[in-house]
Amino acid sequence: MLTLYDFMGSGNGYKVRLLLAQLGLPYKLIERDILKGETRTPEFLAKNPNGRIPTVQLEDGTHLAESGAILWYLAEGTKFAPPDRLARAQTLQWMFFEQYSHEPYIAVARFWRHFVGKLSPLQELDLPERMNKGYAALGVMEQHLARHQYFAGGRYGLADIALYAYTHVAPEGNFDLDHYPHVCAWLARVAAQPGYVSMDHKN
Ligand SMILES: N[C@@H](CCC(=O)N[C@@H](CS)C(=O)NCC(=O)O)C(=O)O
Repeated sequence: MLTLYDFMGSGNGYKVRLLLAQLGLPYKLIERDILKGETRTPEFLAKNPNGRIPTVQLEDGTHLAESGAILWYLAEGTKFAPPDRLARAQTLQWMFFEQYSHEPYIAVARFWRHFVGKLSPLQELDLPERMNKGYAALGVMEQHLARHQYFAGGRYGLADIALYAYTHVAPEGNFDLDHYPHVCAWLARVAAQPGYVSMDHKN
């Protein structure tokens, strides 16, 4: 059985937990508290030298890190990864967008506000720019969703899972989604998918 090392508050981890639930795959969950540095111990660094969850251990003992890579590994050959060449590339396009233009702003602002609480002077200085860039990412999503129900391949899939994870908790980072009606409608469509589980759901 697959083992998932995770932190329940993590959107990156939630992407994997959501897909595993929707695939109906059993797995063993091992929680690591990132607020206590539990992914920076020698024991954990031997699994993932980058010291981050989500990290999975496959049945043969191999470790795999990075939410996007884990999603792709799990979804290969299922309806969540499109078979068509262009749709696969568009899925990756949105997954790379999430990692470069969305997560570093929306997830980090949320982490600081929701988990850290008292920010350092440097974080205080950095926060307005993170918020601006987070809103820019939401704007890009809003534009796409005004014309499409889902992000790639004309149906719900990996790109939606990757983007949903931190978008649905963006208000915990003080992002106001009221001006993004198409994003809000898409969030509701994702939450209505078969096998959907919420972020705090444990298998
Ligand atoms: N690009 C990675 C990011 C993973 C990541 O940033 N994980 C955070 C939690 S969301 C973490 O483990 N932080 C603990 C640390 O850096 O010590 C992914 O998509 O999986």
